[in-house]
Amino acid sequence: MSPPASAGRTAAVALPGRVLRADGASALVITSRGSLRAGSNTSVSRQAGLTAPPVTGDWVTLLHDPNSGTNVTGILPRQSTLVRQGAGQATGAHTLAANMDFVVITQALDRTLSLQRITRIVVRMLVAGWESGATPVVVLTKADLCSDAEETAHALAAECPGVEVIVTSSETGEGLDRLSALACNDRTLALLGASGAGKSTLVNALAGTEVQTTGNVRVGDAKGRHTTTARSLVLLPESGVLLDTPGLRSLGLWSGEEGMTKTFSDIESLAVECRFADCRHETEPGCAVQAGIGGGEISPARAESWRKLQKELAYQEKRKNVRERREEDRRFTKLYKSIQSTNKKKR
Ligand SMILES: Nc1nc2c(ncn2[C@@H]2O[C@H](COP(=O)(O)OP(=O)(O)O)[C@@H](O)[C@H]2O)c(=O)[nH]1
Ligand SMILES: [Mg+2]
Ligand SMILES: [Zn+2]
Repeated sequence: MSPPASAGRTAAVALPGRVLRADGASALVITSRGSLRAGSNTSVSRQAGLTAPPVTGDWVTLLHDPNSGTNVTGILPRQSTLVRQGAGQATGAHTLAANMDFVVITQALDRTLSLQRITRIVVRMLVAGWESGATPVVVLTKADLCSDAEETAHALAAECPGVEVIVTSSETGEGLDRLSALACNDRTLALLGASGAGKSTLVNALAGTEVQTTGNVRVGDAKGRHTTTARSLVLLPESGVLLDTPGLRSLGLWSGEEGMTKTFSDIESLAVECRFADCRHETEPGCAVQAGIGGGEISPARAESWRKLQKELAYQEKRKNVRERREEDRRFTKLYKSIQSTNKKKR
């Protein structure tokens, strides 16, 4: 409902839009009226029932009032959500992006990493990718700096059953058409990967212009600098939306049940056949996973990743429970105190 327009005043209108970038207090939202900066931590937002700020990729409703400004009034249900465990002191869930169709896992081929190492890095991101509700895709970048890119891709594809592995070079243009094809029908692709993997360069190559600043990799350790500082949506000229993310130093998994099942379906279906229900799949007799490794069906690197990630997620669950209990205690103490003070006033 719009308030009636009185003389000389323009009425406030409700607008749908998509968040290009969010910084907690406000969000840059693309709408039919262009990009608007909208408050998301304002009294207008709170009165509308907004309890948390939107994230990049969110579809939102705005109240656009030419007199009092633009505010986010609602967030539409998310189709997919990329969540990681907060880094450093912030141990809660940290939502990186929403509503992507594909999570593009980028890994550079310029460093001489063993297949085992690449597998370990990629598999962790695969769990997060599947867990998000989107479809993960692996992109091996900087093929121009690697003499056996195709072989590596082939070997890695065997380690990631059911996942498309694409080799690209932003230098020669190799493989970029396969990425553009994923972006057809205005699909959203979120780029995930370490700093220096070539994400922003890919965004620029696909956009055809310099929309993201890229960084020179430091000579010596081939580690990238964090040149992309905010997650932002980039609309491609033909079709599709890209979401560039700053390289994550670590991708702490927040949850992963669904992601683990999708990433390791072959191992998990073997594991139910182990003789002992609490098999750790190490040296137990009658372990179907070890038998799978011995028979060459399962690669040792993947089995190791699976075990490690399982342990990590179990630990994470425990921490979450402790956290929840603490929050409950805090709520109870608060409630108890408020009842006490009400009683005192009554007396
Ligand atoms: N040779 C080569 N260099 C690349 C390629 N893609 C990116 N780079 C370089 O790698 C460095 C890091 O790229 P950037 O896009 O900033 O990585 P990001 O941190 O993942 O966004 C930059 O110096 C790029 O020029 C590629 O396909 N080939
Ligand atoms: Mg970048
Ligand atoms: Zn077992």
